[in-house]
Amino acid sequence: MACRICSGRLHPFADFGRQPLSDAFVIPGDPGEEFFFHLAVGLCVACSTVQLLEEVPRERMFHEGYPYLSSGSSVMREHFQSLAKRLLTTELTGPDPFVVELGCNDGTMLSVVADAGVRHLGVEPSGGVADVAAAKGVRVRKDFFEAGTAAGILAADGPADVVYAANTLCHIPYLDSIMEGVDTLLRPGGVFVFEDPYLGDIVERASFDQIYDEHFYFFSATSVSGLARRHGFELVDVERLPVHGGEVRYTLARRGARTPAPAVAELLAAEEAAALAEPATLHRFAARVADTRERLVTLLTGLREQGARVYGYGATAKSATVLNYCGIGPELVSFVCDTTPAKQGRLTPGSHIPVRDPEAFADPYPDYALLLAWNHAEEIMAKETEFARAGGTWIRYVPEVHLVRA
Ligand code: DWN
Ligand code: SAH
Ligand code: ZN
Repeated sequence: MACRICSGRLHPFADFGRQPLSDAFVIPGDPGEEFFFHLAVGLCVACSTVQLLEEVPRERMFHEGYPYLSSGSSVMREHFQSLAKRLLTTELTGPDPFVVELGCNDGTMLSVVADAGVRHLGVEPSGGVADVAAAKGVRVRKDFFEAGTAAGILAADGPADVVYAANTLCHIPYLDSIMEGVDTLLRPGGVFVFEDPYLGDIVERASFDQIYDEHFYFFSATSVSGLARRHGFELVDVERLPVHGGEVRYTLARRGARTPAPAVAELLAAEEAAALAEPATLHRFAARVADTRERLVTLLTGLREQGARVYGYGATAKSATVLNYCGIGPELVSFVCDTTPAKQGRLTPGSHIPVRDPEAFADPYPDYALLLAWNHAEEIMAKETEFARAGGTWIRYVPEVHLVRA
């Protein structure tokens, strides 16, 4: 097996077996067959990038019916609003600035830029969510971003001051084409800013459900600085973010164009000290994951034997991995509630647990709730205080299986 970036040797370290597409919610009674693939991860011993061993064709994941909406969390809405404001006051200050967002989804970030009257373009292949962005006044191109798309944008709109991507770069196996596209599109002094789940947090918290079809890469400062270098860029800033269970926002500029912030060398040194890109570290991670499965299945089976009622909270893409890897189905978790209209009335992929709207959660409250959207724990627990008051208990499995009572 060869690295998708540098063709180096891949060292496999965790295997989740046969898995469905994480966002392919099943229509009850639909005879159509579900698509499965082999979910396993490896470390490239040459460039230190952690990646999936099997690639799912992009059109199977990102299409008209892609259900995820960035605006589904108030914390994420605020997060993108403050990022947009920061870009507007720091990078987008020239005479006629232009920002391009890859994977703009429903326009949560770009609608702030549009409202400020600043030139922008979202590149978003998933047609349904792109339409939601367009309805907010965001200019969207329904397309996959790659080298060819970038050339077309440059010809039509001229160079960009900023190319931005949140939770999108890690979804794209073909990074050579992306970096070539960014190089084409970015003006000489421009920046490429992207944020994705951080390998350091995934390993530290054993948050193995960050691993699923859409998440192809698990970046670190070490791997991103190498990627930048190979394409004539330089990693000039890093910022740790609390969202989605721990992320890093990377800023890339053309080599020599900007002085790297001290945070870059600090994070590189911390990764080295933690032996983050060492097979032994990743094997320890895999052992913790197996332990979590064991404990979670034991807990849920015990609760079923006691006759306790257990619901799931948040039909996340991530939860496809935990539910299918642990073999959790409707006999252990009766349904999962979720605010996303396109997921409600469907079944979770592979595990076939019904998805219902959040009102069902309180009607009546269960004894236990499995917090599948654990990355939004603060927001959810703050809004579900009644559940705790009614005597309900949260089940969490990151960083390890534990119960949370109010
Ligand atoms: O990387 C990705 C991230 C950004 O979004 C994509 N590959 C797909 C998706 O991953 P996810 O589905 O694991 O993301 P979230 O943000 O953890 O999903 C939260 C889910 O929970 C959504 O379906 C909305 C739902 N939700 C809810 O029902 N009540 C969320 C909140 C905050 C709530 O209060
Ligand atoms: N940026 C949003 C959405 C993340 S979900 C947020 O952080 O909440 C990942 C998004 O990337 C999806 O909307 C998907 O359609 C989009 N995507 C996948 N491949 C892409 C590509 N090659 N170019 C642009 N967007 C892509
Ligand atoms: Zn490599």
